[in-house]
Parts: sequence; structure tokens; C-alpha cells
Amino acid sequence: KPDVVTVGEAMALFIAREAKPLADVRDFERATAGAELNVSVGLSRLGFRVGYLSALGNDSLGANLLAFMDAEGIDRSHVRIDHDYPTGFMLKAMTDDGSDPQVEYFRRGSAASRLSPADLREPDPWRQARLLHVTGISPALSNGCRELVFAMARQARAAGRLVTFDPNLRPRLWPSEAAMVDTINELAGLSDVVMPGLSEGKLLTGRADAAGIADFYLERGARQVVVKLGPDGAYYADGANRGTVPGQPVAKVVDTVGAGDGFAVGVLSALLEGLSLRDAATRGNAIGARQVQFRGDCDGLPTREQLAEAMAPPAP
Ligand code: CKP
Ligand code: MG
Repeated sequence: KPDVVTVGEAMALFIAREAKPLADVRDFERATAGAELNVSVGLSRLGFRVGYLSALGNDSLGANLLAFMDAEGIDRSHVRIDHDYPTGFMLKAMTDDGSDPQVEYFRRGSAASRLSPADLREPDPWRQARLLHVTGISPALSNGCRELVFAMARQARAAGRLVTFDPNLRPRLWPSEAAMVDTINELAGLSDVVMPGLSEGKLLTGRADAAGIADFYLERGARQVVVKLGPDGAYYADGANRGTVPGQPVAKVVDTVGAGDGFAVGVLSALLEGLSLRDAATRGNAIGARQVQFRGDCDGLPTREQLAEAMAPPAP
């Protein structure tokens, strides 16, 4: 039975091998994407049993993603193959200055966008998972996806499981900013652990700083909030303790995508191991800092051995 369950859209990812506008790129490297899949990969590499609920098309992109999930040891018994809708994919540009790369989605009408509460035919082992991780991407994909994610969060919370939430704002996927903010704050209100980035948190709460953002979610029922500050580390707060953990210096930022998911892997794994929120934020930072040094969205997510190194970088 899984320790952790996630739900979301997995996509094929094509990463430019040349630093040019996407329209001009000829040479792409094939990889995988999807925030919740990235988190599944990271937790599985750290030894947790992860169940991933999703849907893929009956096509080569879907077959490739299934093989990837198997190679990463992810339980994909709840990944449905849809014969009517395709697997989504996305393109990612290469940057040479550490800035956020241009990305383009080809995911409208994808198999995953057709997920709905009808996909919740879970046998008991899934309901017994200790933790459910969701992000703000899935509820943007369709009404069915939104209803599914809310139903899973409500059930998990009612059953006393830990619900963790990364807002992952993707304005392009939403009909309006107001719809995005309202839906995401409602889902945050069903979650125990909320992990916004600083600019995401400001937009969602209207508060000016990390402490204000944390208070906003603590007042609305979250038990623990971690605000990601990028190179400046992270701010953490629960009912009793709050503070800032410093960022980890990174020699060269190769690609920022996936840093937030890496951060989530650090926080979730640490909380599952019973560590303090401060130690969880420190681990989140270490994994986020490692992930930005790799091109793929999950290539920097560490094994146990690599995590130990990332937490205690060798003296220069
Ligand atoms: O916030 P992050 O950079 O960690 O999220 C990255 C993922 O799911 C990426 O893999 C992409 O596929 C996505 O977020 C997305 O839908 O934008
Ligand atoms: Mg993110």
C-alpha cells in the first residue's frame, strides 16, 4: 500500500537543446513533466511508496510515461488509459542566464483533463496512505479535475490523513485571475500544509510578506505553512514556531523549473519522517537548490545518498 498518494497530469516534455526562441528550435530532448509526477518521483527515490492517480492517452507519449513511472518505482495502478483523448505534452526552452525558461503547453483536451470523481474507485490501500499531495495545477485543468481533487482532499482530511498543497499558480490555465485565486485558496483551506512561493503567496493573500502569508493560511485552518523564498531560503510557521532558514548557494542555475516540486519533496519526506517543520524547510531548500542545477524537471531529485551530500555539501 502506498505511503503517499498524488493526483495530477503527467506530460511528455521536450526540452530545447539550443538557447533559441522555441519557434526556432530544431533539436529537442525528450523528458517528462508534471508537478505531481515530479513529487512522486522524488519521494519514490527517497524510499517512499507512492501511488499516482492520473490518465494518459493510448499513444506513444503515454506508453513512454508509463515506462518512466515503472522505472521510478511509482504505483501506477490508478493511471487510466483513455482511448479517446491524447497524452498532453509541453515544450521548454533553454536559457543561458538562469532565468525562468519559456514553456508552451499542448494539453487542452488531454486524457488527464478528462479525469473526474468517477476515477475514484480506490481500493482500501489507497485510502490508507499517510499523505495526499495536491497542487493548484490540477483544479485548473477542467471541472472534472477540480471536483476530483477537491473530493480527494476532503476525503483524506476527513480520514485524518495529512493533506499537503503547493499552489503552483499557472495563470494561463485559468479563465481569470479571480477564479484562480478563489479556487486555490479554497483548496488551501482543505490542506494541512501549504507551500506557496513568495510571489504566489502575495498574489493569493494580498499580504506583503512571508509572515503575513503564513498567518493568512494559519487563520484559515492550515497547520503548517512554508513560504519559498528562492535563493533566500524559506520562511516556516506553525502554531508554535516560526522563522527563516537560509538559502543554499548554487554555483550555476541551469533551469529553475521543478525547484518548487523538489522543495515539496524535501518538506513532505521530512514531515513523514517526523522531523520538525524547520528541518523540513531546510531539506526542501537543499533539494530545490539541487534541482535547479539540472535541465530536466525531475533530474535533480536525489536518492538518499545524494540527499545526504546535498544537505552537507563537501567543503571547497
Ligand atoms: O513549480 P515547479 O517549477 O516545481 O513545477 C514544474 C512543473 O506541471 C512542470 O513539470 C510542469 O509540467 C508543471 O509544473 C506545469 O504544469 O506547469
Ligand atoms: Mg511551483
